[in-house]
Amino acid sequence: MMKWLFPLTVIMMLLFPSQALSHAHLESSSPSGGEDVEEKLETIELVFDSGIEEHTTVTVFDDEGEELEIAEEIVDSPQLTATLAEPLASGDYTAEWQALATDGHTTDGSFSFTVSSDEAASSDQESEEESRDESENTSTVEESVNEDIENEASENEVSESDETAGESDDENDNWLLYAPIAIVLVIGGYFVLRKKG
Ligand SMILES: [Cu+2]
Repeated sequence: MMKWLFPLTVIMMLLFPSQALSHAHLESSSPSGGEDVEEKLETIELVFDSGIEEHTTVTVFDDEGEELEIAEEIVDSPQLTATLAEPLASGDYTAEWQALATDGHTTDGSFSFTVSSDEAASSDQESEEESRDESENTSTVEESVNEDIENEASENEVSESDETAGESDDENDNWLLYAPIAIVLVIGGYFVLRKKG
């Protein structure tokens, strides 16, 4: 009996490679390990390299080891999506996952990421809005604030024109592709016309 076990295992592995190697390991995640997230973050997505069951779970800790409340975990094999009760504040976090693979084996692992968001950016926007409100009230501050706003506006214009420049670059690339064909057609047409003439 035992002497059949090894060849049988090899045959099974060749026939059903995914089943034979179906412990679930983390294939990718969002945020990924080491990622610095600069946007509002309240969902963590984990994609595993094999099918996972409902018991697959992820826990998020802040840099003081405090566990963050997760409002919802959805297993859509091979993906697990965890939605936090509140968006993460700026800081360092560790996500610890435990996966139950469809073959019944559990695996676990963790990855760390940083949030440097959002909180800072949004409070900047708020203070800008506040200073604009103030400028309506106090005339002495008004001019300098208006200058600031104009500067910001021109910066925005520059960045917008940069974007449009980037878009038109693509169009230029297309044009460059067609240019040799157009030149060949024009030169060819010239010679054809000259022969006829
Ligand atoms: Cu397994």
